[in-house]
Amino acid sequence: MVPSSTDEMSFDEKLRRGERVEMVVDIYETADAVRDHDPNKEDMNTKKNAQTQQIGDTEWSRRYRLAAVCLGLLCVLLLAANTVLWVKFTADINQLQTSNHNLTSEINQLWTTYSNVTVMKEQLLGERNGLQKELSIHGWNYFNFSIYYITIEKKFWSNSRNDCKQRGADLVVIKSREEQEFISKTFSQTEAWIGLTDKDNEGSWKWVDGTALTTGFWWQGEPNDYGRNEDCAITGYRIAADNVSTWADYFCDFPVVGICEKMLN
Ligand SMILES: [Ca+2]
Ligand SMILES: [Ca+2]
Repeated sequence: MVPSSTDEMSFDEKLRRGERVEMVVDIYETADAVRDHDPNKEDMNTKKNAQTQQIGDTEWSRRYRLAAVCLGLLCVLLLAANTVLWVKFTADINQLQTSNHNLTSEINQLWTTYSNVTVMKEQLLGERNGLQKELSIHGWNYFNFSIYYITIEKKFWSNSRNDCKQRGADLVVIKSREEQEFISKTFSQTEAWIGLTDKDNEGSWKWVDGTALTTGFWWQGEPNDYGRNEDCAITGYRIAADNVSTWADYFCDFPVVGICEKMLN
């Protein structure tokens, strides 16, 4: 198909228009180049860039200062925490040293007291041994806050009791197995009056201090009130299997030595 003249003209016109468009573009580009090389505009752009950079620098500077301030505050807090911990540690150490000093003082005081008590104990033991020796010389024997004496002359029960009273004592009152063992060991198998009788009420044994008999060490078959006239008790009648002397009731008007007891408390 052959193009028409209108189409040919249009084609040429298009070419010319294209050229004009290119020229216009060149003109505008030239104008832009000229405008872009405007010293005033460049200066403004430079200032604008400088301002932008300055704004950026100011922002970074502010952030750096903020970080520095935070770091400084953190350092201050750490320093304060260390100071508080050091003060508390020092106070605890001082308190511990004070407590240790007080404890040491108390221990020393206790040792001093213990030493004094030990010295006093030794002195008392020495005095007790000296007193026992002195008592033994005069025929007395010590046991559990009492001293004991055995009379020499054999007498009736009531007369032996009077002998004891003249020595500031009375016939012995035996209230425990330990005391009976002491009597047995000290005075052996000697038959001797003790402070026990039923002469006021037959069968109702009472001690000279008025108390009733609770623990007896009678030999087997005793008391038997032989002849219905045995109302006074002796010790050292027989030796039992446990090597402790036993009791029996005797006729009160029978000559026997007596064991005296004087309580010290
Ligand atoms: Ca009797
Ligand atoms: Ca008898």
